[in-house]
Amino acid sequence: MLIRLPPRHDILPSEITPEGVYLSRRKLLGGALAAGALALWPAVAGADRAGLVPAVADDPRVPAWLRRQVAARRPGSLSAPPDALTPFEDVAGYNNFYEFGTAKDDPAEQARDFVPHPWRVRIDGEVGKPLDLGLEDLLRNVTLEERIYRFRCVEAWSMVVPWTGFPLAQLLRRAEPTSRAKFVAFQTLHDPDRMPGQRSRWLRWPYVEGLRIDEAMHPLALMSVGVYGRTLPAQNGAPLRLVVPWKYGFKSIKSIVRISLVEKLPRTTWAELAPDEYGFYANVNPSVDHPRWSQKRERRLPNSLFSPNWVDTLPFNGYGDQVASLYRGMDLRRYY
Ligand SMILES: Nc1nc2c(c(=O)[nH]1)N[C@H]1C(S)=C(S)[C@@H](COP(=O)(O)O)O[C@H]1N2
Ligand SMILES: [Mo]
Repeated sequence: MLIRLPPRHDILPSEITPEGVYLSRRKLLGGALAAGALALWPAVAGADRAGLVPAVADDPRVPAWLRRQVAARRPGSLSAPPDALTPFEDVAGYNNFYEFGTAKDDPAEQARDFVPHPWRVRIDGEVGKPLDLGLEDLLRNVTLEERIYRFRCVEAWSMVVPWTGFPLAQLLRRAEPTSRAKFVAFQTLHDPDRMPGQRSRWLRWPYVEGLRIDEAMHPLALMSVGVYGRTLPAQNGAPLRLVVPWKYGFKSIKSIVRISLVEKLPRTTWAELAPDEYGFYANVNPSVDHPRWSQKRERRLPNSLFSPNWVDTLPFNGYGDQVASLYRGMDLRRYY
């Protein structure tokens, strides 16, 4: 369930304790609802608070202007879930990023020396104004905000992450999409010297993903450059990655170097590799099981010491009131 926060609040959600988050939001709820929320989200009362605000300093290899811009983020005005935040250590320590290995703790280890600066991003295809931007130009005059999103992997684990970023729509508009732009195709850096996972051929590199143009223009679709008020750790897709909170995590492509506006449905890495298991749309849907496991529930990180913290998966990951209308007339039980 999503709770709409008042549009103005003067401290950043990631700077207060989950208990504080819970209590401030609880005032917005009726008593019965609040009691239900407490039962649903046992992590709120859990013992993992100490790790929430990272003690680690931001990475000194990242340019100072970027660190300052990310740190100066403002609270987002969109709704946030009532869920407890997933500690930074899990967000930056339990990853899928096959360019840096296949085990969950590989990326943190293997991306340690990956310094994504300088960085350029091309925006091309069906646009009136193709762009080739250095990261500094890309972020010039961009107001960064903090958005707390649920993040649900197709593998049935999930997190709650305070991202820092800006709406993807803002960036796309700068390139002036033409009326023929029906889809947006994204591409990750291809550099096997710096991304050791790309030396094995089991995936077709570079990793590619895509959205329909109206999905890409939706205000929830975020370009992220930070988590927890610091610049993105390399393992989370530095310096720039997509976050689409109502879709399975594999849609949220990392370390983007190219964005192409195109007329036809673009090729996407997972749908190409295993079309029976992963679709192009990949909207979070508890009533459509993955061929090999149920999608009804998800294991919410952090892992509890004694038992996994299983919670119910919500249609569109809980963002249905904002995005369901994009899919009117589509059969959501089908695997697209
Ligand atoms: N380039 C690239 N992007 C990627 C992936 C990847 O392997 N390569 N994995 C995806 C998957 S399956 C998930 S669940 C998320 C994980 O993001 P996180 O590690 O920041 O939680 O990144 C997605 N983006
Ligand atoms: Mo995933």
